Amino acid sequence: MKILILGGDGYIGWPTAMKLSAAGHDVTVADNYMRRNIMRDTDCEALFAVPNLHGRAARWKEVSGHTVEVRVGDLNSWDFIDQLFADTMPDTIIHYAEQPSAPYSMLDRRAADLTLRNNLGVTFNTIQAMNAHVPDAHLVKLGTMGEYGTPNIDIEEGWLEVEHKGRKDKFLFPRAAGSLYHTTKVLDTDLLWFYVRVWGLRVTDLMQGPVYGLATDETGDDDQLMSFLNYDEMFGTVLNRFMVQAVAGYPLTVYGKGGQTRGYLHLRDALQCVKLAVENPAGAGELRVLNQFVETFSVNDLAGHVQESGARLGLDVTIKSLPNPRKEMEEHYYNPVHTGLLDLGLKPNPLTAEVMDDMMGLILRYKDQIVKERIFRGVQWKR
Ligand code: USQ
Repeated sequence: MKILILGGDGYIGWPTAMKLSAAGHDVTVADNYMRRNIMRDTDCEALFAVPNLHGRAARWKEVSGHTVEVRVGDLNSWDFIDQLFADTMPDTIIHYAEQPSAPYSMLDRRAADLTLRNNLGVTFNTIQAMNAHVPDAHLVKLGTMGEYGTPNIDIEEGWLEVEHKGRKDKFLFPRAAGSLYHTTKVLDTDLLWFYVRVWGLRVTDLMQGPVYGLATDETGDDDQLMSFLNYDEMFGTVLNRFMVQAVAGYPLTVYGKGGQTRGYLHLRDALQCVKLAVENPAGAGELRVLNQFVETFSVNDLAGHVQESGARLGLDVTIKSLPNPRKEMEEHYYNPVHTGLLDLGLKPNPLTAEVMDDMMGLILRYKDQIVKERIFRGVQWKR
């Protein structure tokens, strides 16, 4: 397939490019380095530096023989995206090109404005570019489990059958996002659902939980092929943060009671899921929603895993509960369905002791590069 990855420089974007090109697909990545720019501007640089997209593609070609085409530009600009689609005419578009940080979206008015305009604008431009050039292509859009929030009923896979006054219908499962970032993903879904209904677009919405880990089949041990390992409050997801904190001797930053439960997955499994969605496309006029995670954990569970791994590796890991800077439920029911990707063939890699110790081992190599000041700044959700 000809595959266009929007946001191909990101934590999941670049590993996806390698995975799909290794599988024989013809891959182009597009990115405007927004994440790198925000990382630099907010002093949230990753644990180690990685090459830019041209350097990544050159390195990948050298070790694998596969080519990834690189296009640098802003997908929020119609001229750029229009030309990109005209040049590549993709069969599949993977859309990761969003500001992905919940805390950043809550930082101040400017950050909120950037998040809203970028995320909605790129989704809208992508829909318009598909319509103009490749109306039958399949769009695989990265959504988030956080769109659903934490309702007191089971979370279904995208849709809910409702019986009301003796009549039945199917609706998108109610959304109740917990940050402006998560809310932009809800708005994306509504925009996509509208154009699926009126134009018959072919769309898969992947409702992904927080991802952890760094090494994939394609990276091997080569840190020049690896993704960003963020441990800062903006871009670091919680398990990656906790592992770096453990290595740095910094008490694990559990927010509030630590009962916040989410669906987690390793980066390897995120790639498996995206590949399965790409190679088994949604039908025309279908908005297929897949809940993308492998296991649920509370924040306390994750802190426990890191503490145990630390003990095995000779680290003294302590935990410190901090007043929660976010507005979220700290004890709640959480039982989301996640059978769609398993039915497509997902082979989950659970968070075993071996997986934990491997990830901690990788981080230990960069112990001296950890900047403790980056770990916590307490971006508040409250006004
Ligand atoms: N948390 C802590 N301590 C920390 C950091 C986080 O207790 O130092 C807690 C948070 O309060 C939250 C949970 O851990 O309850 C997960 O936080 P996170 O920062 O790992 O995840 P989140 O902000 O929700 O966002 C991440 C990605 C985002 C993706 C989302 C999936 O950054 O792009 O969409 O995970 S989900 O959480 O399912 O919405």
